[in-house]
Amino acid sequence: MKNEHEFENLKYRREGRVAILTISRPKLLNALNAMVLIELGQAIDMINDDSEVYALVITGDGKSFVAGADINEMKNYNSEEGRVWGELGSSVFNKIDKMKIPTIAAVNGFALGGGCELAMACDLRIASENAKFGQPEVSLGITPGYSGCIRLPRLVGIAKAKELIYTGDSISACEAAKIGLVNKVVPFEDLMDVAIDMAGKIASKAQIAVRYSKLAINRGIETDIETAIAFENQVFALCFATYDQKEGMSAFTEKRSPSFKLK
Ligand code: CO8
Repeated sequence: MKNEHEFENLKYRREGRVAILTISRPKLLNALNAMVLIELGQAIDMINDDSEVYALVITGDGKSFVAGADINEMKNYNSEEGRVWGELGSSVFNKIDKMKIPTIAAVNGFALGGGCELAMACDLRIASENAKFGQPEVSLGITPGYSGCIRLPRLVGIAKAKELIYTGDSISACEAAKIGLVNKVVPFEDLMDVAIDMAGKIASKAQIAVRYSKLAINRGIETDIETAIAFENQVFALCFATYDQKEGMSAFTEKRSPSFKLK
């Protein structure tokens, strides 16, 4: 396992309970080649193992979030190589989707193809005003390959997802916010402060409750409503076995701020 300073294409830092991971291949607008994806998977494993981290912000270095998968690397692939490469990206993005801690994509510029798919693998998306979103794969002769066909319709609805994927059009951050792809749009210079503040706010809450909420939402969206409600009821009940529930409710009745302990 690499430590936080050994990545070639990523920068890693911590601000309190918040981890900040920056994809850093700025000359190629942070395009994802196999090395970036492998390092991203290693970084996620590292963060998953760090019990001090309560939330993760992912961003890009320079004027781009991620301008997609690396077209030079994949242009001569045969079908089997395409399958392996698609699986690599999808498995890393799935690992992000399944992190127990909440994740925020701070989208600072182009989020195209694999970049849009990376942003969608995060729980929340905050975009700077200059950001652009799109799935331009059909212009290159391929389908989205890192779960764009799966996550985009879940976020924006089937009709809008089909429009974006069939036309390959890019949309502005404001339009992305209108269709529900983005939570919030902010000036470029404020992006990281807003994302880190939101992550910090989440990190200040009762973490078992935050993590159970994430599980209940993610499971609930994938299953029938009866099963989903039963699952929510289970995690709700489990909260009453935690210190943080007693502390949160005692603090309310005693009119003081809670001091949560992740237990
Ligand atoms: N791959 C490789 N290189 C890239 C990529 C990319 N996706 N995007 C940008 N670059 C490179 C450019 O080639 C250029 O390199 P150089 O300086 O050596 O010529 C450098 O980055 C800077 O880019 P531009 O000069 O083009 O910058 P502009 O500001 O003029 O344009 C754009 C920015 C609009 C983002 C433009 O670069 C662009 O259209 N990039 C490609 C966007 C794209 O099509 N992305 C989707 C790729 S496919 C994908 O992501 C599929 C994911 C699933 C794959 C599954 C595999 C099996």
